[in-house]
This record gives sequence, structure tokens and C-alpha cells, in this order.
Amino acid sequence: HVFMDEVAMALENGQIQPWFQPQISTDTGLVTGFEALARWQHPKRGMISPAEFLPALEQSGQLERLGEVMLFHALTAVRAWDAAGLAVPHVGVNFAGDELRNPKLVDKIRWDLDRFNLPPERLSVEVLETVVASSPEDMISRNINGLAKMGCRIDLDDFGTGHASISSIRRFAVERIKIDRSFVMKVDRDPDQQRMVAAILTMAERLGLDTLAEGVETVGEHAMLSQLGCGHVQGFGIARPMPFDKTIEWIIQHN
Ligand code: G
Ligand code: G
Ligand code: NA
Ligand code: MN
Repeated sequence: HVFMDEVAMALENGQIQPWFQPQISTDTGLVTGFEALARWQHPKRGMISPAEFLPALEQSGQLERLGEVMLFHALTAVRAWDAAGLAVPHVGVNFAGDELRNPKLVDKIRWDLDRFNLPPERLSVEVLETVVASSPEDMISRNINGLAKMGCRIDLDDFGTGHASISSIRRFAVERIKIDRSFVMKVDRDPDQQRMVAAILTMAERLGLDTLAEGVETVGEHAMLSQLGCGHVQGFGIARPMPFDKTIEWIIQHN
């Protein structure tokens, strides 16, 4: 398949890079992290979203390579923020189910962190709730717990859509849940949404989990989420994902 070969080459020649979307604390308003989101800058077709190229990578068994490339760029960004004197506590990288089944994952990430001379808490490992829900699999839980034990943060992505049981969340050493944007939409104007988010936040608090709301698009949603006690917000209302070069100025203006 042409597209498959092309996406593999794009990974190797640097056409696939992360863009970064800020995550901010509702308490302080300060940046607490950036999520790295893969973007393919195609020389002819322009920007291609991961929704389009992830399936090709998955089919050809190259998600692992994407993970390596994204982690490398994300850790490079952390070093660059540090060098610029900007406080960015951590960077989030998405890991797919296939990557989380790799028995060498923990060692590989440890090796990369060492190579960049960064402590593990600078990295948030984003895992989909669906992956945790569908996994009595030993390898996945061993990897996630191994990463958590090493000191990496574990973010449970798209929470509320993946049917993970509370016991599985406990089993997986999750540090924070990312409330799916379907619950966040109109949370300031729709009582049903508000009840749902409030219930999720109460659950998280009782379980000792930190919280982040995804897909925050409006000032009203942001204000309501702060009022409800959600720990962090991320979304177009704060900033759209941006290339690394734009992050420096954004942080300076924001913090
Ligand atoms: O940024 P955007 O909305 O286009 O992302 C679309 C989807 O692709 C999201 O579900 C996101 O989690 C996923 N995605 C983005 N970057 C990566 C990545 O580096 N690795 C994996 N596995 N998924 C990613
Ligand atoms: O699956 P994951 O949660 O990692 O996907 C994040 C995706 O959501 C990214 O592709 C990002 O571009 C997109 N996104 C981020 N903020 C917003 C937002 O405020 N609204 C919408 N519709 N999408 C968003
Ligand atoms: Na994510
Ligand atoms: Mn998400």
C-alpha cells in the first residue's frame, strides 16, 4: 500500500512531528504541561491528521516507531523549555494499546529519559480508557504500573467513554483522569452535563485522582469547570495545538 510506505518514510525523515497543546491549572492559571499530538506535514498535501495516518501505522505494525519518534521530540521540547527558563512541569505523550504491549517499553522509556537527563515525572503517559478497560492483559498492566513505579505520570485519556471499571482504574496506578470532551461541551449551560461532570469529579476526588477536562472551548465552560473543582483544563478555548516554536512565546505571554 502506497500510503503505508509513505507514512513509514515520513516518520523517518521528520515529516511527522508533535504539535503541543497546553494544559493549565484551574487553581493557579499556570501551565502545568503540554500534550504532544502527532502532525504530518506532507510536502504536497499539507497537514495530515493522525486520524488519517494512525490506521496505516497500526496495520503495518509501526505504531511503536511513532511512539519512539513522538517521545524523542517531546523530551527534546522539555529540554528546550528548561533551557529557556520556562516552567513546564511535564509533557504528555499518547501511547496506543499496541505500544503498551511491548515488553521492552519500560526499559526503552527509562533509557530515553536517562539519555535526556530528565526525571520520569516530566513525562505523562496518556493511555486511553478503552485500553485499560479491555485489558486483563498482564503486559499492559505491568507496563503501566512499571512506568508509574519508575515515577512517570499516568493520564487516563478520554475518560467516561471507555467503560473502565473502578477496580481496573485502581489496578492501573492512574494519577489523573482526562474527562472526555463529550462531557465538557456546554457544561456551563446544560444541567445534565453539569451533573455528569460533578459526579466524575466526586468519584475522582474519593479515589484520590487528579482531574483534567479536555475540549474546553469557551470561557463559560472554563469558569464552570473551575467552580466544580476540576484540577486542569485543556482545549481550543485555552489554545489550539501549536508547533514547538510557538510554545515559547505562548508560555511567556500566558504565565
Ligand atoms: O490531535 P487530533 O485531534 O488530530 O488527534 C486525533 C487522535 O490521534 C486523538 O485521539 C489523539 O489521541 C491521537 N493521537 C495524536 N497523536 C498521537 C500519537 O502520537 N500517538 C498515538 N497513539 N495517538 C495519537
Ligand atoms: O484522544 P485525545 O484526547 O488525545 O485527542 C485530543 C484531540 O482533541 C486532539 O486531536 C486535539 O486536536 C483535539 N482537541 C483539543 N482541544 C479541543 C477542543 O477544544 N475541541 C475539539 N473539538 N477538539 C479538541
Ligand atoms: Na491524549
Ligand atoms: Mn483525550
